[in-house]
Amino acid sequence: MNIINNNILRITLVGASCDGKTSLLLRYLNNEYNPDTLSLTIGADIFRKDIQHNNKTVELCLCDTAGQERFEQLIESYYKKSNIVISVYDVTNYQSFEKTQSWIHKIQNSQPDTLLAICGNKCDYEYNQWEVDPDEALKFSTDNNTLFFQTSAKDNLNITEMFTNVVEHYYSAIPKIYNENQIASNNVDGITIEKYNE
Ligand SMILES: Nc1nc2c(ncn2[C@@H]2O[C@H](COP(=O)(O)OP(=O)(O)O)[C@@H](O)[C@H]2O)c(=O)[nH]1
Ligand SMILES: [Mg+2]
Repeated sequence: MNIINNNILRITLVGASCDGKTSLLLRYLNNEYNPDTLSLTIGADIFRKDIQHNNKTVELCLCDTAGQERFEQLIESYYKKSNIVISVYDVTNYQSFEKTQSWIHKIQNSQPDTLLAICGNKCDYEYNQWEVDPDEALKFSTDNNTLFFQTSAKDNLNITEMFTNVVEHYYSAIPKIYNENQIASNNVDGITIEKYNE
C-alpha cells in the first residue's frame, strides 16, 4: 500500500505567459524582484519551501509553469498531481484573465477536488491601466467556487498572505487528514492527496 505523507503540499501556478508567475514565486521564496527578467520559463520548474502550519512543518512543492500552448500537456501532468492550483492573470491584460477562466474550467472539469484560486497580479499599475474589473474577477471566482487574490510581485503585495491563505483553506477542508501524521490512502473524504514522484 502506498503511504502518503500529508505534510507535503503541491501547489501549481498556471496562467498566460508574462502574467508574473515566476516573479510571484521568486518574491515569495527569496523576496527578490527583477523587472528585467528575460528568462522565460521553459515547461515547468519546481521550488520547495518549508512553512509552519499548526506547529507542524509543511513542505510546499511549488510548480512554476510556462504559459505557452505547446507546454499544456506537460503542465497538465503537474497540476493533476497538485493539491492546489493558482491561476494567475495580469490585471492590465484582459486576455490573460480569459486564459485564467479557461484554466479554471478545464481543471474543475477534470479534477473537482483540487482547491482552486485565481490571482490578479500587477496590482501596482495605476487603476486606469487595469483591463480586468476586480468585481468581474470576484464574480467569476464566486461563481466558480475559487479563492480570489490580487497581488503585486513588484511591490510585494499580498503574496505571502495568498500562499498562507490557500494552505489554511486546504487544511481546513480536510482537518481529519491533517491531524494524522501519515495516511494510508490516497483518497480520504473525496480529496486526493498524492506524494510527489518527480
Ligand atoms: N508591474 C509589474 N510587473 C510585473 C509584476 N510581476 C511580474 N512583472 C513583470 O512581468 C514580466 C513577466 O514576468 P514573469 O514573472 O516572467 O511572468 P511569467 O511568464 O508568468 O512567469 C516581467 O517583466 C516582470 O518583471 C508585477 O507585480 N508588477
Ligand atoms: Mg515564468
